[in-house]
Amino acid sequence: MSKTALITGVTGQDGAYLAEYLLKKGYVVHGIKRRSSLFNTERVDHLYQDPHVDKRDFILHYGDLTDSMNVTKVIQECQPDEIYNLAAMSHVKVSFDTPEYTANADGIGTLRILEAVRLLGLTPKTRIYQASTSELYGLVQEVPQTEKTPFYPRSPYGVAKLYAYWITVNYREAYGLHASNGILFNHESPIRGETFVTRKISRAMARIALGMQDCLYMGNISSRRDWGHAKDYIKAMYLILQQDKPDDYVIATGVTTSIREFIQKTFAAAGMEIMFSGEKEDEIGRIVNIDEALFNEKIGKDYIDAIKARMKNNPVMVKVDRNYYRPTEVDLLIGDSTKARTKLGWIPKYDLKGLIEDMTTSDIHLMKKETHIKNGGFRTFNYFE
Ligand code: NAP
Ligand code: G4F
Repeated sequence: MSKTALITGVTGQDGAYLAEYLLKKGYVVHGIKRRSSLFNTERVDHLYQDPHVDKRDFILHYGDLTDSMNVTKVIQECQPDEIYNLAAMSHVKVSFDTPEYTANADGIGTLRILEAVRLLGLTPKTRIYQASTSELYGLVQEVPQTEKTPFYPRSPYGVAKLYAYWITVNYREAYGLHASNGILFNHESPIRGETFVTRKISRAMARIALGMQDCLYMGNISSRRDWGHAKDYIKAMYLILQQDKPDDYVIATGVTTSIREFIQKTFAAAGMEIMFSGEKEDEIGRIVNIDEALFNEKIGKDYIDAIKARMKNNPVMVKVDRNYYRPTEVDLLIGDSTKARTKLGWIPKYDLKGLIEDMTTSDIHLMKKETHIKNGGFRTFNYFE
């Protein structure tokens, strides 16, 4: 008998990788997608199955975590063995603009799932994974952060996720639900949302190298993050739900890097050396050297003369725009995942170099496609969020 999983947030980065992973393991996968005025399933379109075929193992339901009746109905319909609650308004900066919605979807949304499982009598059957986050540590009280480090969230997103974390623990202790938190540190990939910092940088590097964008505007580039690859992190989610006992786990690489260094490493992956000077809002990043062989290999010979001219005439490629600053910042994240590594046997395959290689290769390919479309006389768009 194949197991049944329900993934909320299946159209997001982690949801898409997890759905693919579970399908390969023979699961029947149900996912909740939101109604949108445009198609919003690009990340899972390769998994799509025509609803008219007899036997499907990937089934999408319309839904929203802010709608209790919908959440309960979907869970009742699919009677899942495992629920992965990945749905969330996941952008920290945007949570300052939409704090009430964020609390509703990210905080109370988790309660809706736990309560539905309980009221439907599914407690003995259904295991629940809650997508908790290193944003809980916020103003960090300890370095590195472990499962025992006290929380101090610094955004409406972090505070909403704090409620979700504790309500998951509470339902486990009060009602015996198999409910676990994965406290995941930042994880990225070629399908990361375009407005998160790593993807914004990876896309901008490809666009600047191909002459499609002039400058990369950034917020606070001094903060530090512990970045892993989403493909490794969804495996940890799966492992957490395979344990006999529910528990909470930190998932992290144990390496921390500043945004500034991430920019330098990303441009260096295509042969461009960036040097920073100035302070705070006056800080700039200039291109100071080009590894021609690497640039030609990654970007192409057709673009080398333009980038050399750029280095001579207009070398500033990175500037700071205070509009990207957050009212309160999380300055440093670095996780200690010893518990996950020993108890779950979780070992990530990607390091930061591998992650950057994967992301830049994909974005260079994507932007070259855009260039061809533009050269063919069609319109392409600029998104600078
Ligand atoms: P993501 O790419 O932003 O995906 C979020 C998903 O949630 C999308 O499918 C989105 O749907 C859906 N969603 C948003 N609001 C919803 C609502 N009210 N009802 C139903 N679905 C809703 O995020 P991700 O990077 O895959 O992260 C997955 C989860 O892990 C999130 O809960 C996030 O907060 C958490 N997390 C992420 C990281 C990380 O570094 N990636 C680290 C720690 C924790 P649309 O596609 O329609 O927008
Ligand atoms: O990529 P970010 O937007 O990710 P952030 O805020 O760390 O949140 C992500 O990771 C969390 C796990 O710790 C998740 F829970 C959450 O859902 C999300 O996936 O920003 C990273 C850092 C911040 O310090 C930000 O201030 O980059 C800094 N930054 C500087 N310039 C920028 C920019 N961030 C964005 N998005 N855009 C900028 O231009």
